[in-house]
This record gives sequence, structure tokens and C-alpha cells, in this order.
Amino acid sequence: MIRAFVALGSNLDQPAQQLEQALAALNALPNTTLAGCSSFYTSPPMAGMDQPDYVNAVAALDTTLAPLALLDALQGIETRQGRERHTRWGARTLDLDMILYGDQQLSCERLTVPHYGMAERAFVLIPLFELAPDLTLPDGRQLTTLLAQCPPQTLFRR
Ligand code: ROI
Repeated sequence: MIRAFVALGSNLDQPAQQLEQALAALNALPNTTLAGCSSFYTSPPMAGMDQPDYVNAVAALDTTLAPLALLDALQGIETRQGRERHTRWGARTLDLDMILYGDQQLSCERLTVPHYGMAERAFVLIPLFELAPDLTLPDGRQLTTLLAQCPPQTLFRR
């Protein structure tokens, strides 16, 4: 059994409801249980983009799905919730990013874990800290160190 962490984000079509629906879908995945979810947070789009604010959270999953099978499952949920991939970093109904898969470091065309951008994203690190304050990344860095070094961002706990 692997403990994986998934970052959830939405900024279209009732974002908080999108996240609730996604959590139910995660909990219904085969060979997977939803072990926990952080609070929901509201934040402006990163890098000052002209989009609606996001609602973000992080979920903990216990799974025996292999990494790419879990990725397929996450993309299936995104698609069923109306995700359309037009432009990179465009507004979206649902984004599910696998940020950690146990203590494994994986890199292939479809998937890199730990997620390449997590260290710069307070909207990932702060909810993750709620679930796993003592977490150490596969490369040995402490979550608390990443948090201390993360660029400041506006984030409201809902
Ligand atoms: N900004 C915030 N605040 N939250 C996100 O989930 C998010 N996701 C993205 C981009 C467009 C980079 N900005 C974001 O993909």
C-alpha cells in the first residue's frame, strides 16, 4: 500500500463543489481509499494571470494502483468533470496533480513525482502540511523547509 498525495484545484463552475465531487470520485477508485483531505483554500491565480480565483486542497490516498494507473484514474476524473485542455495554465473545472507517490522519485513523459512545481506553490505546501507536518521528501528535504522558502502567496482558508 502506497500513500500518495494529490493536489486539487478548480477555478470554474463552482470550484468548491468541483472539489467535493472529485473527493467522492477519489474515494470510489478501485484499490484506493481516501485517507484524508486538507481544508479548502482560496487563492488568486499564480503569476498574476487574468482568471478567476482558485479553490485548492490536498488529499491523501492509500492505494495499490501503480503510478501510471493512478494517473489514468485522476485524468479520468478530470475529464468526467468537464476538464478541457485548451491552453497550458488555462482556467479549469478540475485539476488533479499527483504530487507524491510514496517516497518514490519517478520521471517519464507523462508523470514526474514529486511534482516539479510543488516547492513554489503555497497552495500545495500549506494544505499538504495540514495532512503531513512531519513529511520528508524523497530527496531528503523537509516539508517545513520548503514552506519556509516558498515565495509568499495570498491564501485564504475557507
Ligand atoms: N493558481 C492557483 N492559485 N491555484 C492553482 O491550482 C493553479 N493552478 C494552475 C496555475 C494556472 C499555474 N495557477 C494556479 O495550473
